[in-house]
Amino acid sequence: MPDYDRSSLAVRMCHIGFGAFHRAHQAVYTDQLIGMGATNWAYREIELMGPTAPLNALKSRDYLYSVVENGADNRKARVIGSVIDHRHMADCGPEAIIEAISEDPIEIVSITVTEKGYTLASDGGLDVDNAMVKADLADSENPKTVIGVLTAGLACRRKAGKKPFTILSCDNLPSNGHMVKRAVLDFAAAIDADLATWIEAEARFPSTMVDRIVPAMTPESHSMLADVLGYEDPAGILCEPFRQWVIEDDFVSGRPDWDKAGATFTKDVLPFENMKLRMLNGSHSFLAYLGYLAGHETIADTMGDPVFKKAARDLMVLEQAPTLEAPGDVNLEDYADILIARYCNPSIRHRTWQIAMDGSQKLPQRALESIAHHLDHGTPFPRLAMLVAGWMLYVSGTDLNGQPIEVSDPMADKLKILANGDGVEAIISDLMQKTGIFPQKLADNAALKSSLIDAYEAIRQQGVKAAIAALG
Ligand code: NAI
Ligand code: CS2
Repeated sequence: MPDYDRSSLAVRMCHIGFGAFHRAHQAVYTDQLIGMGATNWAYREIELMGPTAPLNALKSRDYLYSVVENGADNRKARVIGSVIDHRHMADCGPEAIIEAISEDPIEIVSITVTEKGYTLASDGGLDVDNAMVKADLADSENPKTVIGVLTAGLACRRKAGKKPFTILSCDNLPSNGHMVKRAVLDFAAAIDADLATWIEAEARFPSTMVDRIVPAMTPESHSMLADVLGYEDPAGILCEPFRQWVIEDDFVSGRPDWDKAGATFTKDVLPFENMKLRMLNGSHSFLAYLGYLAGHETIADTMGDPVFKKAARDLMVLEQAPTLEAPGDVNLEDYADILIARYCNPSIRHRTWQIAMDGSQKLPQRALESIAHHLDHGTPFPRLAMLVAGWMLYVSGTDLNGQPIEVSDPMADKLKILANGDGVEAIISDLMQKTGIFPQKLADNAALKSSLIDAYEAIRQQGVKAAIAALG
């Protein structure tokens, strides 16, 4: 049990997206801080989708759940006490959700809702063609989307003559604060121009870099958890020991001193975000698509093959690091070595299939921005090309042995049609030009197209491993 008195905790923060990551990251930092007596701010969890039973079951357990940190050769378990309330859209409807995030004591609404939860168009603004966004714009007092709910919450605060709450994005998007701000402002401008002006002037959307490898729980990891704890914990999480949180220090009115629990407050998060998104997430996607196609189930399994291990480090050091401005005193080669060690942790079973999800939302920040850098500088990028070609093969829905792949992506249907087009050249041109994933400058780039054709053909003709090994 937490070794602190939970009766003094107050709901001062709402968090949208009670997924695996939030449970093992922001909630853990906050729990540690409460344990130190450094805050009494606690979370009200908000779910806008999915089943209601898990959060209702958690309520019956007083919102307590465990996080087990599994190192390569050590293990630590902790019961987390920083969650004390929840609301689920399906239980209470939009009005109660809006009230829950906008009531007076709430200072921060944080979010981990996956990249697609931001409902962004390829130009970075709100995707007004998205059916759910359209529905929310037509009935903005009963929103269902994250952006609609946040905007309605801010509108309530303005109507009540109060200050806004801070919106704290904790998803893997570059400049995630700016992204959510732009989407909220687009939404507000479409329903009430004065509201947009007020939000722009008064609200704050700090960006963050978030890091901890937290795989989705499986029956296997639940039973491992039960072995460690001695009881079943349906909301429990198994994750790696490493964690990092770099936060832009720009809040409307106060925040917990998360730095006392190991987070970093800074003025400029972007160098940290870019480093993490390109070195970690970029190499993760490389290992996910190519590892999956090579028949590997997890990242650790894929790293067990020296060809993949070397290629992942080479991708980081030779093709991602040169595109980055290293933050502070970080040495990017050391950073790469730490990532390689984290990926090799045998007690973390992070499925390649999980990381391969939602590639349409991930490729730009993980690979395409770096490719643009190399094209501008005339430098080679064979591993980034291999990553993108691996994705192109993966989204076809059939692996190299003719077995079906269950592709999970909001654009899966369209990607499948294009990736099964007539001939390699058509497939690659169409995926570059007809998906909106590639910025126009890249979509029209002949050198990129030819690198992708080479990588795609190499994988198909030689097999994934030989094609990667041939890169040296
Ligand atoms: P998860 O699948 O366990 O949880 C996803 C959460 O997002 C759920 O609460 C779900 O209801 C909500 N959600 C999904 N789509 C939504 C939508 N359209 N509207 C509203 N809510 C939506 O995933 P997990 O592991 O919690 O990861 C979530 C995000 O956290 C990732 O996409 C990433 O951006 C970030 N993250 C995850 C890490 C990890 O290792 N799991 C590490 C670093 C960041
Ligand atoms: C992964 C990330 O699922 C994915 O796309 O690359 O969730 C990764 O595990 C985290 O960003 C690590 O912090």
